[in-house]
Amino acid sequence: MGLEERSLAQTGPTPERPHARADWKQMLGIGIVASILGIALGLLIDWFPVAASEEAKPIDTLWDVLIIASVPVFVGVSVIVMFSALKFRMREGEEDLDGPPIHGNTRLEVIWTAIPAILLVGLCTYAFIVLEDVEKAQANTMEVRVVGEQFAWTFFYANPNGGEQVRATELHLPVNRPVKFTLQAKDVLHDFWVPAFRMKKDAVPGINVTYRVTPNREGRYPIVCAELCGLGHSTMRATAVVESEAKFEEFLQTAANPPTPTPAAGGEAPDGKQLFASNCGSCHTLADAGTNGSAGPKLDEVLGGMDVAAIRTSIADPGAEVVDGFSNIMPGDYEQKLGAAGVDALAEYLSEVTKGG
Ligand code: HEC
Ligand SMILES: [Cu+2]
Repeated sequence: MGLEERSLAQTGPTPERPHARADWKQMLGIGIVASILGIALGLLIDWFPVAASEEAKPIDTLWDVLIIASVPVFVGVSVIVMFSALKFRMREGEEDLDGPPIHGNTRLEVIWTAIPAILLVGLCTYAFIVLEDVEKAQANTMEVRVVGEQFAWTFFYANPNGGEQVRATELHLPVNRPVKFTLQAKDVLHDFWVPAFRMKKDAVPGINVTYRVTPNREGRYPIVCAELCGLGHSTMRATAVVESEAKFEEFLQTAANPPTPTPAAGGEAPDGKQLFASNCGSCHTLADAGTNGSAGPKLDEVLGGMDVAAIRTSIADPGAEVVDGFSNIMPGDYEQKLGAAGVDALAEYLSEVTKGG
């Protein structure tokens, strides 16, 4: 830009600040080194839990590609901002000086529009292909219905002997067999997520939402509700058990023919302490069972002296009378889940062990 042009833009010739120009090659060098370090760090960090499904591999690769593509963008912007602030800052005595007046730079603008556009279209296409790939229907798919409610998951399987669906509170899956989940919600939004499988989707009341995975590694993996669904949201967890085909068949048969837990059937009475530890301890503190949940009242304190019948009502119908200072988040279906005998055993157990308080 010539001197004449410059004096057009201003009233008088303004001398240029001595520090208004900097070596862009130096900036580029810093940017490249910082990008390489950033990418190396991004790839080294172990972001995810162990991968237990076929779908995990392409998804984890997608993640790595996104790191490689986005770290240089972040680093580039940060380096230019910091470099400029450092190099072009005003020094003592430069208060009245100015940089070169520039109108614009068409070539630069074309470049900085084109590069992000190409990057975005490329990454979106790639992500779309991965999504299509992991959602593909496969032969020999098993169907599992997943029902979320405040604050528990229940799983339903086709009954191997015909008849009513088999119900379970632990998700069992045979290894290497594709499974299609149908998600349902009884009350509010929930979100069915097994981090080890990498897939997650919302369960929405009134809608059947589906997704597919093929578990490929035996083991036990946490199931998490990933949609804030109420006060007990953090307790809405379950376990996914990936096991051999034979073990899975065994599980399904047992679940299809549960041993009736009533003393009338000749079996032993259910163990209240055990029932409490596995169903209630996540929300209630009870010294005798060694639990320390805090979403519900501390039962040692509130139950001392209460009779069995009243406790039984609190368990079977928790919404009937809600304890002061707590909201009504306790599940209302324990009678169905544990059987009348299970609730009896719990009430007797609780009345007994809180007598001292
Ligand atoms: C999701 C958390 C949660 C779970 C799981 C849960 N509760 Fe509760 N429970 C609560 C809350 C909150 C209250 C207080 C509000 C109310 O009374 O409904 C409560 C109240 C109670 C009360 C009444 C206390 C009183 O002072 O009247 C009893 C008894 C009780 N629970 C027993 C159980 C038993 C037994 C189980 C397991 C079968 C269980 N709870 C599972 C959250 C839970
Ligand atoms: Cu939930």
